Parts: sequence; C-alpha cells; structure tokens
Amino acid sequence: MIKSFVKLISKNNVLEQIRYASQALPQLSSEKYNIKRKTFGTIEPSDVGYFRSILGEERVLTDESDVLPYNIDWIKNCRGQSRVVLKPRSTEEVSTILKYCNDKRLAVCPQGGNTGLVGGSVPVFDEIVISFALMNKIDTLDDLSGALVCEAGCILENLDNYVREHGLIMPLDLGAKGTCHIGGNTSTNAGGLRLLRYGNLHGSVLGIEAVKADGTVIDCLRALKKDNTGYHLKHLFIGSEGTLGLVTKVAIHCPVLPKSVNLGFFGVKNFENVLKLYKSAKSKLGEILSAFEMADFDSIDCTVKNLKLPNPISEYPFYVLVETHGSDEAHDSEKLTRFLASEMETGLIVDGTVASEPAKMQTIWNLRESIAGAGLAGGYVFKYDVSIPLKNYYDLVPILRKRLGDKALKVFGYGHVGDGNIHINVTVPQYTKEVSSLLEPYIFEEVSKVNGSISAEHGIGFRKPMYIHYSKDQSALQLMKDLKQLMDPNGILNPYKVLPDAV
Ligand code: FAD
Ligand code: 2HG
Ligand code: ZN
Repeated sequence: MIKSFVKLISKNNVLEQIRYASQALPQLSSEKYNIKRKTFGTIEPSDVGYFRSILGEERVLTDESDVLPYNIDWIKNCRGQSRVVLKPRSTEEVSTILKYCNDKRLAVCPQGGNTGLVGGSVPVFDEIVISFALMNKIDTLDDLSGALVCEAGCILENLDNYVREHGLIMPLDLGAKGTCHIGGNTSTNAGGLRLLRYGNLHGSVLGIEAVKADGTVIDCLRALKKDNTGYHLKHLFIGSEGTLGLVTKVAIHCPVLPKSVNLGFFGVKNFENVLKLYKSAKSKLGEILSAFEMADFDSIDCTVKNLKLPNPISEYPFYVLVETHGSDEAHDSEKLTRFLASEMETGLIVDGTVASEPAKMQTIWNLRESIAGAGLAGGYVFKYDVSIPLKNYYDLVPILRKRLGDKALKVFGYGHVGDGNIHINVTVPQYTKEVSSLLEPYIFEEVSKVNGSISAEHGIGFRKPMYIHYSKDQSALQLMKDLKQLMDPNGILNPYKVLPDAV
C-alpha cells in the first residue's frame, strides 16, 4: 500500500503531492454511505485465469498494493473494494472482457485518469476496474478540418501538445489535464476553463466508438461536422459516466491555435462588480473573449497559503481572470489593456495585471487551476459543483458560512462565471456526518429553488444519484432508466452510479 503511494508522490506535481500527503485511507464508500451490494457474480480464480489468458499476466492486476490506487478517488472521499484491475489495449479486448463479464454478471467500473470529483470512477464494492490507461494511441489528425481521432485513454494534455504541433488546440482545458483521459472527459461531458468560447463536448465530439455491456461494439466514429443520419447516438455516451457503454475511441474537433493569447487578473471589490465586469467583458472584448473565471478571497488565500503559490496582485474580496484568444497580437493586447484601464476608471476593477508572456500567464493559470486541490491540505473537502442563474450565483457562499459557523474551516466559491457554474468548497479537518447533513440536501434544495442544476460539469457519479431528482423530472428519470435497461439489462456497467435506485 505504502509502496504505491510513494510511487505517486514522487511525481513532480503539486496537486498529486497534496493528494497523497496524508497516508490515511478513506473509509469504505459502502460503509460511509450505507450501500448494499447488488446481486452480481463474485470474481473467482477461474475468472482471473480467463482475463490472464486474454491480457497476459501484466495487464491483470490483483496484488492489493497495485489495486489500491484504483479504489480511491482523487479527493480521497470514496474507497471501493475491487480486487482486480484489467488494462485492455484495444477495443476488441474491451469487447471480449465485457461479453465475459455480462455472461457471468460480473460488475465493472470503467476508469480513465481517476480525476473525477463525484466518486464515479472508483468501485463501490468488488466491481472489476477496467482501466483505459494503455489505450492511448492517436489514430489520425486532419489539420484542415481539425478532426482528431484517438483512443479513449489518451491524456488530455498529451493530445493538446500533439495538436499544437499541427496548429490546433483541444477544445477543452481543465486543471486535471495532465492526468485525465479524453475518454473520461467525454464520459463526464467535462466543461472546464474555456467552455464559454469553445462550447461543450456535445458540440465538439464528432464521433464515438463505444462497447455495450454485452460486448457489442457501437461504431459511431464519424469525423464529420455534419451527419444527420438518424438518431445522434454518440450523445448517449457523452456524459453518461460509463453507465451505458465504455468509450473506446473519440473523434473530436480541434479549434485553430490562437495566434495571440492574453490574460488579465483583476481584483474586484464585491460580487456585484464581478457580474458588471462580465457584462462589460462580453461587450468590450466580444469575439476574442475565451475565459471569464472568478475566485473569492478565501479560494485564492487558501491556494496561496497551502500550496505556496504566488498571487501576482494584492489581496481583494474577489478575483477575476479574463483570457482572450485571437489572431492579432497588437490588436488583442491593446483591447485587453484598454478594458483594464477603462474598468479601473469606472471602479469595477480595483487593481490588475495583464500578461501575454507564456511564463507569466502560466503562473496566473496555475493559481486558478490549483484551487481544486488547495483545500485538501486542510483535511477534508466537501465539493459542490452547481449551475445557478448569474444573479444568484454567489448567494450560497455567505449563506453556508453562516449555516456552518465554526463547524467549517472555510467555505469558498469560485468557478466559471461565463457558464453560470460555481464550485463551492467547504473545508473541514475531517469528514463528519454532522457537517454532511447540514450541507446535503440543503444545497440541492436551494439550487432547485432557483432552477439551477445540482451538477454543472462534474456529473452525478456515486455521490449524487439520490439528489438527481432536484434537477431532473420524473419523466426524464424514467426514460434514463429505460435506456439503461435497454443498453445494459444486467446493470453491470458502473453500478451504484448516476441512476437512483427508485425512480
Ligand atoms: P475518471 O475520473 O477516471 O472517470 C470519470 C467518470 O467517467 C467515471 O464515472 C468513469 O467510470 C467514467 N469513465 C472514464 N473513462 C471512461 C471510458 N473510457 N468509458 C466509459 N466511462 C468512462 N471537470 C470539469 O468538468 N471541469 C473542470 O474544470 C475540472 N477541473 C478539475 C480540476 C482538477 C484539479 C480535478 C482533480 C478535477 C477536475 N475536473 C473538472 C473533474 C475531472 O477531471 C473530469 O470529470 C474529467 O473529465 C474526468 O476524466 P478522467 O479521465 O479522470 O475520468
Ligand atoms: C475547477 O473548475 C474544477 O477548478 C474543480 O471543476 C472544482 O474542485 C472543485 O471544486
Ligand atoms: Zn470547474
């Protein structure tokens, strides 16, 4: 066990270091959340023998210390009890594994980079983990249309580095890019930092190859922008978190690498001004605006202190990060600098800095992207990822501070203002049922009252099926259940996730 953690700590990655700083194992998910095992088959030595006959010794992990990291999620909230990890290298192998598991009623948990934040990527009981880590080949890139076709296990950052050499970028970017897989991104319909500009994966993903529970390979891997031939089946796999099929290949549209990139980091005195600034940025920066992110004082303070990262400006109640992607450096940087100057005059921006040098921009982005891991240093973090109408966007943060009082170390809010998506993090020394019950279902009730969504971009996973009804109507839930029944009649794909037990 220790061996695996040490191996991971040695990675030169500040977020990974924080994540594994504590050797304490999280409580078993089944105990913590009082879940009963469903009547699936139990893995026998003969099953392991079968998997070894297809994959060989090395791609079937059974040693406890090798399997452990696959049982624990990124925020160390969930812990499953899997005893087997399979590492297929091809769609055919995935298909053979699933056919066998379906025949024997063995449940499986697909896993990409295991950066998911809702416990969807790790087993709950003894589900077999199917890791996509070795399915990491790039098939084709058409640098004229921008269509990239690759296997599900390709790491997002590796893909971005690859397409950049061909004058393109990946249409999504997130703090977990160095670890998450494109198959995981697709399965969660990940949003990220530039959704405002490049849209979500239902728009960018051109095609998908997936394997159904019974092993049937569904080939929807077209790399066309337009294809209106019947039902748009690829969408079933985008955001279904491994419950309808396992994504093996993805065709995705990559936008052109912007010739000019500029970044502003601003101090703002209150949230009302953050919203006014957003309105102004849309109007004054128009077509070049690529990101509009906000973080409150505690988000940045916690990140600066816990991760020892520099804050390029002084301390303010709110911070706003504005990025532009354009094609004319002189024009774009002048536009952003003018925006800063004029909004300093109006008082919407109190202080700020604008950068176009890659190193300085990286320092600012690093600060923003590290907020997700910063709270973990304090012990335990309750994370909520909700969509709220902009006028109510920040309301819950002060309400929760009051509600929790000294039961929380910090309550902070940050997120993708451009998408109406706020991340609320509540840090505590350790998980307690008392704090949990003050937060849930309270937050979801409040979100539902303003017609928000209880999951903006992270998904439902293991943590939220019991709350999905706050954002999904009964009729929609029934259709989800019908689709699940059709595509996975034995329920072996990622059980205990997404769908509530009773609809
Ligand atoms: P995993 O965590 O391994 O899996 C996620 C889900 O997808 C699970 O249900 C799993 O079973 C399923 N799955 C994985 N691969 C497959 C497959 N091939 N076929 C079928 N199902 C599969 N998310 C955002 O949306 N926006 C952000 O800005 C963002 N920032 C983050 C920053 C940090 C520091 C961290 C740790 C996480 C962040 N996330 C963000 C959450 C997470 O990175 C995304 O949900 C990501 O898309 C998960 O990809 P993954 O490969 O790690 O998938
Ligand atoms: C982000 O935007 C991620 O940084 C993570 O979606 C959010 O951890 C979180 O709360
Ligand atoms: Zn986010």
